[in-house]
Amino acid sequence: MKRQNENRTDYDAVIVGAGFSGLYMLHSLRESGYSVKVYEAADGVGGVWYWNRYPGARCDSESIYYNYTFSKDLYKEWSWSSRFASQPEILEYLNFVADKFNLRSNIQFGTHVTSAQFNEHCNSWQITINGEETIQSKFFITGVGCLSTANVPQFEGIDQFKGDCYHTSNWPIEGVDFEGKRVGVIGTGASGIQSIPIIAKEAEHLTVFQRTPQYSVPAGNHPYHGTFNKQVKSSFENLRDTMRHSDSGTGIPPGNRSALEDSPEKREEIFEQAWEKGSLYLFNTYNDLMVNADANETVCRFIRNKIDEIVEDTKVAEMLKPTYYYGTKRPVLDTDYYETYNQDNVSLVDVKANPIKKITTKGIQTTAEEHELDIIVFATGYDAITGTLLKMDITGRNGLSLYDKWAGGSTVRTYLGLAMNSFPNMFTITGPESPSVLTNMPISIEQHVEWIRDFIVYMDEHNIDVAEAEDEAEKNWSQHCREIAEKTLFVHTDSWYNGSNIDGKPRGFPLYLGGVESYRKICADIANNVYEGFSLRSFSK
Ligand code: NA7
Repeated sequence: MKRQNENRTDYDAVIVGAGFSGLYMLHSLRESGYSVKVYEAADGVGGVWYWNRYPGARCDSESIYYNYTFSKDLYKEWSWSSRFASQPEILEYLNFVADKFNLRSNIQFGTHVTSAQFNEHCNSWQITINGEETIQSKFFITGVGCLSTANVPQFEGIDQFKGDCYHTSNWPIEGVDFEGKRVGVIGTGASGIQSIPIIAKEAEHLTVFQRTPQYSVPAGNHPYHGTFNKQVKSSFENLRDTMRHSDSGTGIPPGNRSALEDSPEKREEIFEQAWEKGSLYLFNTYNDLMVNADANETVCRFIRNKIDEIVEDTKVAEMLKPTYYYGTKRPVLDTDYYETYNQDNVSLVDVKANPIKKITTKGIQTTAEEHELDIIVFATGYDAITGTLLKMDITGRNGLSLYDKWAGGSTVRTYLGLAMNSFPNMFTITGPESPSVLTNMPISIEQHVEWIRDFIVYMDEHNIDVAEAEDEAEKNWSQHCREIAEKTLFVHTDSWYNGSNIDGKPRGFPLYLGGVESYRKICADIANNVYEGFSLRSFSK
């Protein structure tokens, strides 16, 4: 039987964030009898889905996969309206979850965790909120997401612009009216590619400032009908088990042979079918696309040919053709992205050839010319994976800050992406060096949450006060992650995966590429082996 708050802390666990991670962590721990508090900066639940309200914001995992699977009731009660849910619908879903499990009573909204410090005398965390109030908790758990700190490039003159500026990651709730406006969008990642076709429909003129062209594939979005929803719900257990034991966390089957085994004609046919199916089917056609440059080039050529077919102006088509290895930046799904460049009111500017020099009062000045604008949209992405954790003032044992431990990001090291040496009783849901963004997030989140909950229950049942990842275990895990990554093409491309999208950010590859199933097995084996790699300490008797 668990000991309820024997440490006389305010809570057994404090969780940061009320997105997919924080909500399920709260529910799991509370169901196990713990006292829990969630602090959330926004005024509502949702995490990244609370803030990402830009036009066209949509999930790139299929709806039937992108939800919780811990509750059959929940799965049966909720019905998605289309194959790729829009941001408002996902936000509605997370509100539905919060209501169904009565989660709001344990969440304090509008609250920033400004620092967290491990207190070695009482073996608990001291967590300061909004810079003023300090709370004590035995466990400190972050559910801050991997994409939650905006990257706002510090262009000279950024404050001088007389028009309006927006960042896709922090969009005004009331929306933005583009009607009759000259709009500039900087960035062609998923956020740019989703919003550009919608903005182009409204704006008088849209200028896209592109640094790196992206491979984008039609999502193939369509409404879900009642019969489909019924079928999916009736195969809930199958679907859940498939997702949980797959590499990607989805039900999309991975390729089972090399792209180079097929004749060019056969390959073309396979690629064409996958293109028609949409979603991530193209990415999953062959099993060596991410490890063999020649295999990868076959799919790159296929997409470049599609760009040629779709985009009427040959010069623009050339500018839109990427050269990096397909899939080594996060694959993007779109609705009419390349088609948008056939509109008369849309122009494309190559800011790799002619970089943005500054923002002027009237618009954007590249090294070639000035573009006059009424609105600038920054679709410039995030300081991903480590950014939000590094920004929080977290201090572990012996006064070691997380920032110093990771040397500002150049030596990111964790154990399983879940815990860190010198930071006892702290857990990071989908933290660096876990599968996280390379998988279907809700499935990876559930695996982390359930593993953390089981560990906490185990500690309780065995009178363990402190659990801390061992230095050696952490070193080995980091090395394992690096070794896997180095066998792939991922490490050869500049991307937010490796931090090269942010000026001055040290480059690394803080992700586990071994897939959901093998990661789940590793974590389970560690737990079965009495939490191997953790030092477990008792002080109470
Ligand atoms: P991304 O994918 O990081 O895209 C950001 C885009 O902004 C990308 O095209 C960048 O070019 C561009 N960028 C960033 N900084 C600059 C500067 N200084 N000048 C010009 N262009 C710049 O972020 P998103 O928000 O689109 O998507 C993030 C994830 O959210 C996405 O993968 C989904 O998982 C959901 P670059 O490629 O770095 O040259």
